[in-house]
Amino acid sequence: MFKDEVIIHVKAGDGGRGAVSFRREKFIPRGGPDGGNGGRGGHVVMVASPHLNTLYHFVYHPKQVAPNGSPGGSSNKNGKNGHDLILKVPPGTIIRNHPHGNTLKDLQKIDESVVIAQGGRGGRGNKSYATSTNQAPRRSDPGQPGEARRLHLELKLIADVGLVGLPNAGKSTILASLSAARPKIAGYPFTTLEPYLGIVAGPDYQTLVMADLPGLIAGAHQGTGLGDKFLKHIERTKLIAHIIDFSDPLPPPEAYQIINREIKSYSKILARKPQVVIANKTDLPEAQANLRKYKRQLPRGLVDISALKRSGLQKFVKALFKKL
Ligand SMILES: Nc1nc2c(ncn2[C@@H]2O[C@H](COP(=O)(O)OP(=O)(O)OP(=O)(O)O)[C@@H](O)[C@H]2O)c(=O)[nH]1
Ligand SMILES: [Mg+2]
Repeated sequence: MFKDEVIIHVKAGDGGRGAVSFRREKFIPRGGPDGGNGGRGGHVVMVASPHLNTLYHFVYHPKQVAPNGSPGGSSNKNGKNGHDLILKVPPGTIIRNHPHGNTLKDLQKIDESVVIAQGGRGGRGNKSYATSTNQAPRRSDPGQPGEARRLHLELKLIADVGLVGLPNAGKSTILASLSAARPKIAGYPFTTLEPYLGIVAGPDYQTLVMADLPGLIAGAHQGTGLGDKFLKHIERTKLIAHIIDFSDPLPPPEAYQIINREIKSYSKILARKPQVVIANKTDLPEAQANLRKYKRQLPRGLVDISALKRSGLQKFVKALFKKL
């Protein structure tokens, strides 16, 4: 399951209470204060994990609480710090304060982390209040409360290339042929209901991350079909691979326009992203005919492939690395 927006509640641990205690031993009268300090509460830490690409795991665990620090003890024993609570999120997660909306952190790089709620400091024990004029203090402090926050997490996937096109164009077939990702492939529209990521190998041991997105149709920006809610996942890609089914009765230049109109209605920034345009399904005779008929009406550098027969894929991958 895929989820790219959640609201969660995090609470860091409270600090432990400081102790009030006096040393009591035979032959040592008035042994003096020996109450230790309380331990610090656990922080809540968020870290970008390379193994995740959804926020779905928070749906059933929207409340995340780090453990408290332990209280101080006698004989100068300080309380233990609470363990930090480590929350894994996919790279590309934007952490915002809810409901104010100010961004606290945008975790983009793998293993990047941030302390999102500070654990409370432990309280001082009476030992630490001893002075030359007050050698037997009975004062100790409670721990500070840990920080609590409501957070709005939003995922905008980090990929180099986003596959965009009408439903059934063959986007998932392309990702499956080029990477180890196994998105569902079928001959009906809207097979892909959520984004998939795959790693594509290129020349000289280079790799790129490719995102397969649900198909777009005319009116997607007004919510038709699955709408354009997945287009945010190409906001951070460097490149759009625009996939056209050349065997379709819909003339390829029209398919091309429909998608570009949707991209433009979504955002001007997306409209300016460089595209590599792909003619797919060229193993079929209809596609060959359309290629001859319409090639000139499409941008130069059109790459013709058959994702199913795996032909032209090297050329396609080369074109991607060249543009990147
Ligand atoms: N003949 C032929 N069929 C293809 C080719 N590429 C994909 N197909 C077929 O086209 C159909 C749709 O392929 P998908 O990869 O699921 O298409 P998609 O663009 O991911 O579709 P959505 O997820 O619905 O947007 C499947 O039946 C594929 O087998 C190709 O190069 N040649
Ligand atoms: Mg698909």
